[in-house]
Amino acid sequence: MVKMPTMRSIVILISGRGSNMEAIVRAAQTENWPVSIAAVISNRSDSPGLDFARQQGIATAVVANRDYSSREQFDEALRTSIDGFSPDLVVLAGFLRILTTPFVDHYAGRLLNIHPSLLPSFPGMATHRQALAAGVKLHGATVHFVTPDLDHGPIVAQAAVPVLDTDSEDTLAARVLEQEHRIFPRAVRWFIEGKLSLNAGRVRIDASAEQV
Ligand code: NHR
Ligand code: GAR
Repeated sequence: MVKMPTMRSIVILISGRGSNMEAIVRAAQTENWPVSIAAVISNRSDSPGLDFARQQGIATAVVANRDYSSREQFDEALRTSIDGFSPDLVVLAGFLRILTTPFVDHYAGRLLNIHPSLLPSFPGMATHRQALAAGVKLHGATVHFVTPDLDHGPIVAQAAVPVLDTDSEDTLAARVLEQEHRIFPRAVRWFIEGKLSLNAGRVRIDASAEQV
């Protein structure tokens, strides 16, 4: 008898371009992950990433933060939208709204983010500008579980890139983005295959997980 892997489902949250979302969707297709991308949800109706998702036949939704008068109300609406798809995993892929503690706690251990720096350096926004201003020689990207403490959740995977004397924010961002597209799909795949979990605040990666 052939043992079929358990099908998992993912909801991906975006705010803009959606290239990390696209990298995950394409990796899931190419590598035949036992996964359904249940929905792509944006907090902005004009996110270019929504067009890609629609072209792929993926369900999309918009929960616009502008339509809500408080973060609590926005997060409640977002949570209702997400839970309508009953995902096993929720992925923040360039999602630009800080999430309230009740929201984060609801998805504890099944909420992943990609952040464009080597955390704990440069949390928050404009990470490439921060890296150039600090004069670091190495920069990069981090996949982490999301906790209420912004950009401080347990680290799952990182990749480093050199910072060159000639770099602008744009050239540095492009070099980091290449790495994001490599490590984020790997980490999501680990989770889908049951090889990645969070236990009492500690990241566990199965020894059989292929390296990033
Ligand atoms: N929420 C919590 N509670 N914890 C984290 O670790 C989170 C989070 C929400 C988003 C992604 C994060 C990143 O990768 C993320 C991690 C947005 C901001 C921000 O300042 C900061 C960090 C991240 C995402 N957002 C502004 C806000 O007021 C809005 C900025 C904008 O719209 O351009 O929400 O860096
Ligand atoms: C990515 O570089 C992501 O790491 C970053 O925004 C970009 C989104 O690109 N996230 C943040 O800066 C969060 N503060 P994408 O929409 O093409 O994936």
